[in-house]
Amino acid sequence: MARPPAVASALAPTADFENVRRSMMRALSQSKSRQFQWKYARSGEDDPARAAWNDLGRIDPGFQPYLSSAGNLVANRGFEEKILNMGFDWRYVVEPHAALVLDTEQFHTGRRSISVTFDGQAVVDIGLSQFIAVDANTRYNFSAYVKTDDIFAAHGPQFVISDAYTNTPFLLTEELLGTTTWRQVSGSFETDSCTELVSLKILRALGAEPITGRLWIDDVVMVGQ
Ligand SMILES: [Ca+2]
Repeated sequence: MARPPAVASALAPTADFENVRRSMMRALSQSKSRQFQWKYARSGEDDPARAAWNDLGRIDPGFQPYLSSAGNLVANRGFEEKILNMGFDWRYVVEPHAALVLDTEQFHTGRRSISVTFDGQAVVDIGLSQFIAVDANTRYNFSAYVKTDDIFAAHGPQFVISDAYTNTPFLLTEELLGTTTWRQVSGSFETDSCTELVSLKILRALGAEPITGRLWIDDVVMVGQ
């Protein structure tokens, strides 16, 4: 039985990708602040970050799954592509008590999902996130497919969508606990008059007690109404 590749080992940027990444980082470093960097991240070609991101799609058609569309704002929605850990793709940080792997044996569609295994310690943030550019005063639908295996905790992990600048939460989906086959969780939310960018994370309540078990995630979708 093949061992699922660790997320970190799935990183294999091409030379072209490296060139654009450097261009993107240079453009961002010339901006005055993080807020400035993301202020234009949603607006298209006038924005250095989004322009550099879209350039990746022009260089390599294989980058298309990382670009948002009207039908889905989430990049790499089904974890079929390498995790770039930057820009508008999934990002991750290593949380030693919530081991992330790309799983080629359990998936909802395609060939892979991402899974997290909790080892019994108190984990609040599993370390997986994505920035998503949005419009103000707009309603969005969110959904994802999940599978759980013996998740035992006082509070289960939830998808949390928040304003990326203020961390004001817009949506918390149901807590994921117990053992279930693949099923869809969903919710909707409305941005406020200043919202430009949201973050999607998988979190537990602050101060949550220890957690054990395993969670799989696939086919993450966010679309404006
Ligand atoms: Ca998939």
